[in-house]
Amino acid sequence: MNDNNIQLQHFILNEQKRFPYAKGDFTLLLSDIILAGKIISREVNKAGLVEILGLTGMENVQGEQVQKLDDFANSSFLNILSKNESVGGVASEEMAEPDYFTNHTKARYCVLFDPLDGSSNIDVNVSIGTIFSIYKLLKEGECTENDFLRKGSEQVAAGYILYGSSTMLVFTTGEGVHGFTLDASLGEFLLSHEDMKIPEPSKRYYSVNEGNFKYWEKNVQEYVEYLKNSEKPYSLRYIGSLVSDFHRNLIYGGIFMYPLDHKNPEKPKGKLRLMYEANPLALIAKHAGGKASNGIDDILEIKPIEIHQREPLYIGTKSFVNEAIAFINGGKK
Ligand code: P6P
Repeated sequence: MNDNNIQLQHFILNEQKRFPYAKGDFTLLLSDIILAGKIISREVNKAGLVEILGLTGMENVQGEQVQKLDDFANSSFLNILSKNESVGGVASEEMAEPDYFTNHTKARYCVLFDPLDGSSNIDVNVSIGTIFSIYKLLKEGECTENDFLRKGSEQVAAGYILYGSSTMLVFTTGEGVHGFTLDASLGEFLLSHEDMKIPEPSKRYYSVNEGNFKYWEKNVQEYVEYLKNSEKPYSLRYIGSLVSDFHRNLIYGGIFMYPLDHKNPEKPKGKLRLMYEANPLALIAKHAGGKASNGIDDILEIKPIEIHQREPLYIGTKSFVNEAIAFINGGKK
């Protein structure tokens, strides 16, 4: 724990020079995201006590059953960000189309988020998380779909809030990756992990759902077999909650992957969403010294075609990701 115990807003204001976008409105935007995180954290932590578990009976745009907490998390973000004049629009995993705040004529940002990723784990008390991604609007005061269809390298900030044994906010604005832990007694996020880096050498962890093995392409199957049979064996760690699996990667190192699979033979695809899962985590990985790829291209350089598009994801320790790319593309060991 960092002994400065700096509160988040002070950290950003003190470090103004390191946060090129941290004009007042950016700091306020981050504060609003944090407020939503605090509200969601409170509900997640008491989900086991009140009738908020279980399903709403509705489906989201992904065709997935929407858990009540998902719905609550999405509404929390919408309610807060729709009142922030610097936000021109938001896109969410839980919404088929973006919400445009056309009355925000001085808006400078748009926000994409997965309000509660891993929500299928809510009922079994496994850590879940919010993932967010912030872009500057192409034209101040105007937010259109083009503002959302941007390469991940254009993000001005990205982060996640992990609702685990403690609630942690991890984010980057391109100036390092910083972790803040919620002190519930103060209701404040305090700096606990300044300038986080994926350790090199990293723990030899690989993180993948091997239950999908038969649906993977041959090169991917051979790559995972290589990891399992390599001289210095890797250990498998898989929680099934992206933010938790990624956070372990950030702290210990390793590679997380969700390969392209042929479960739907007509439409082989990745499961994870580019714009509000892969891109924000890829920006964090990059600024923590790691890397993220879809197996061929750098995740951050993919030009999106649609907001909910999916991509295979290989993310974590740079040398491990580079090895995976080489292996999968024929450069076997
Ligand atoms: P599988 C959770 O539903 C999620 O979107 C991510 O949080 C997680 O990494 C992935 O799906 C797990 O998918 O197919 O292994 O259950």
